[in-house]
Amino acid sequence: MLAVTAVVAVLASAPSASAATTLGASAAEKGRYFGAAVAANHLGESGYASTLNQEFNSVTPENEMKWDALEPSRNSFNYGAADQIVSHAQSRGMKIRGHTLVWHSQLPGWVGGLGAADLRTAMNNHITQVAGHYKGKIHSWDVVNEAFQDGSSGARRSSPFQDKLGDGFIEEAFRTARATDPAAKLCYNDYNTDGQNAKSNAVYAMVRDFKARGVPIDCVGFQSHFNAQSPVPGDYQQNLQRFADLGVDVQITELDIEGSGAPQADSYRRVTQACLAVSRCTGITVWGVTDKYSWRASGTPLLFDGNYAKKPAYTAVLTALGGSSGGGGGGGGGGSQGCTATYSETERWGDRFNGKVTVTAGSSAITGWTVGVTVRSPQKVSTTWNGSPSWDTSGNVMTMRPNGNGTLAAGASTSFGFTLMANGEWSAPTVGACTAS
Ligand code: 9MR
Repeated sequence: MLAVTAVVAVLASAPSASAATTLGASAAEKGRYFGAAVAANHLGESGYASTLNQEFNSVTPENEMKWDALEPSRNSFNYGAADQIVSHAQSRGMKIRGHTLVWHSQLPGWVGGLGAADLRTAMNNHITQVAGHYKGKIHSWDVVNEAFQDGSSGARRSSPFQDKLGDGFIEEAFRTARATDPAAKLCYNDYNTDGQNAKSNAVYAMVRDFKARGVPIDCVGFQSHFNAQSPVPGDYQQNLQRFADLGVDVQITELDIEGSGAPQADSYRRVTQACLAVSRCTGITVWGVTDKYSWRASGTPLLFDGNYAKKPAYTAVLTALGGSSGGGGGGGGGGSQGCTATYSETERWGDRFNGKVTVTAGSSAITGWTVGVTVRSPQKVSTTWNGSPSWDTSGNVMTMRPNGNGTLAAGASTSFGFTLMANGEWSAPTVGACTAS
């Protein structure tokens, strides 16, 4: 039987050691997810969508689930852009982090104008409506975001909720969220809480109190926005661990690290290793797919550059997750029988496009090869050439073998092609690892 990995990179090397070749698949092998913040208005860009679809298995709407986006005027809800992200993710089996129900920022003006009783009603209504709309679809909700001050006070941040409802607004929000969507993990999420400091100590004390009193909290999100002024703290892992020891999951929710090259890659490696070292660290989300759309694009803080090329930071994360970007041919020792499969789109028309997969033998000759191509429903393959296809029952997974003699000398290449009817879905198919024989 042929193994077609669920999520694989465009360039995948075969050999016997079957290291995963994408962030999502390698994190999954470690029992974790690897996500990205996404913006609905970029989903139509093919490089953006194909990078997201190939590499990530979780999404966080970057702005589309914030209060100003969802309920700009009282009790009038706009779910369009957020729903677009949710359906994109759901149709590909990605998890969805909901961000965020109660936050002082991106809060429409009408909320701040309410008196205390009315504000409490509005807050609970917002949670009930939004968490209700997405009930059963959200892996984790950031129920309350950034409720503590920076600096040494450990105090709560001033906001309409804090100022009018007092400290109790946080637990009230969690209780309302639990009652609305009992299956979602409920998180408190903040920044500058990544190492031990006055702010993280204050959050820690709140979580400990919630656990002691049975307030429903399941997870703490560590945003992890780093740069030269705010580097990865030396006690990052210990800090994650002390929260985990309170009986909550920890998640890295908005990771980005300004910089480039090896220093940036080293910081990303440390963060990834820290998560893997904490058993209750259930996943990592980076705050965007590509540097060019980052909220701080000039700091080039992400894993893919503006052309969707993988940066050294990408390789560092993938390697730390136990994955391999392959490509070297061979591997596995001894006979070094391998091949690689590389996808490219060669032509596009109004309703369809052509894909080409180049199969290249590794450092030894091979006598045959097999490559799985998974198309994205509702795409349909209308024709193929230079190969002999077979199909699984879903009709989405095509297994291609040589058409006749499959012999390739060491380092030699051949290719096969196909036409895909897009049916509205223009992202690249997933090309699995090449298996040599
Ligand atoms: O990345 C988001 C950016 O597009 C928005 O303009 C900004 C507005 O406040 O929010 C950014 O995301 C923030 C997140 O929601 C909460 N933590 C800090 C993030 C970066 O500012």
